[in-house]
Amino acid sequence: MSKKAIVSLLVLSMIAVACGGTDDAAVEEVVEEVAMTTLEEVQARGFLKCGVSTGATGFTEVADDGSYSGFDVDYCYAVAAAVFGDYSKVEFKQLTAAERFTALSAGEIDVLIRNTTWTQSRDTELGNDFGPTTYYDGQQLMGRKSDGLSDSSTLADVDGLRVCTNAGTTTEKNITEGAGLVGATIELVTVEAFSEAIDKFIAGECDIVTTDGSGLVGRRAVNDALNDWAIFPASPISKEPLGPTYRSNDSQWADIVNWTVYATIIADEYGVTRANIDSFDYDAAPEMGRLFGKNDGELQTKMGLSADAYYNVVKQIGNYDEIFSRNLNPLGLYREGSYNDYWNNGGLVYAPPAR
Ligand SMILES: N[C@@H](CCC(=O)N[C@@H](CS)C(=O)NCC(=O)O)C(=O)O
Repeated sequence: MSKKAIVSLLVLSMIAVACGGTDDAAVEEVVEEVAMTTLEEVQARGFLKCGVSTGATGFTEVADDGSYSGFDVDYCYAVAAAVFGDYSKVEFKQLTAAERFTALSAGEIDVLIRNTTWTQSRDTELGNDFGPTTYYDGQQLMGRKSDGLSDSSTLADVDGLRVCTNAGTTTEKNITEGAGLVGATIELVTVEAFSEAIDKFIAGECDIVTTDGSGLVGRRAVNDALNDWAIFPASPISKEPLGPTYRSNDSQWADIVNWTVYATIIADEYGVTRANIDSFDYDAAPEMGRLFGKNDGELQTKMGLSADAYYNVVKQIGNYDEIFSRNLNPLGLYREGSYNDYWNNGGLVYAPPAR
């Protein structure tokens, strides 16, 4: 919850004395509590608190020196760059899937950017709102080729197998429902952090691990197991639109986070990158100029940010394609031919106009 700012108001109240008709002026001090907006709270604190995962290859990684990197981490940095003009003004809080929504509603974080799927129940019952999808994913399963599984295996092939995943996820619900629908009986083992599920899989305590496809591809890549671990079915068993999540009914903050994502997408539409951002011809592209505070008609100050807030995002973190390629291409995840390609190239990545 937002912290409260104590605001003292001096109220001059004229108290009429009933019989004497004498006017007695009394000064009353009324102490009112006015909630700070999320933006004010973040600005007053001096840094953003961003909820990320406990470890998801390519999305949230922590190096030995304690530094953070990844696709989700970069969007945390991007929001900090928008608010402060300095991407480094962010404190990361690692959260398991089961912890994440409680942490958000308790105000332990300002925004959650953690492989989080936008669902109806999370949107309604759990008091969240969702920003633009930054990664269109879908749930898949991973098993060993030495166990007879292959990239063309189906959900029915997991009949009788032990399936591991982490608790508090769409994953556990989808696999339970999906296996039931195809008549497969599974032994579902849920753990707190997904890394434990991978450890059990490696130790042979699970036959299958399941989560978002990107998570499986990432784990397979870092375990150098491309030749042994099969990911299936080819067509995922669910839709997992992943993106930033914030508390419900927080419109200004929602706008700030949403337009941070849109700015990275629009910059890429215009071919504005970290490298050419200062040599780009903004007069020839007024929309880009408005969004970066270079031309007349900028709207960032109306959102409580500086006019160059989104210039700072792209200058410091890059456009959508730079963020995607830098973090996910090394794992073998590419945009081309996927839902993460542009809308005008057959994908779903799209931003509303900046005007
Ligand atoms: N997208 C799903 C699954 C999220 C999830 O927990 N994914 C795993 C695999 S990528 C993860 O982030 N693990 C890291 C952790 O357990 O902290 C959801 O929102 O429920």
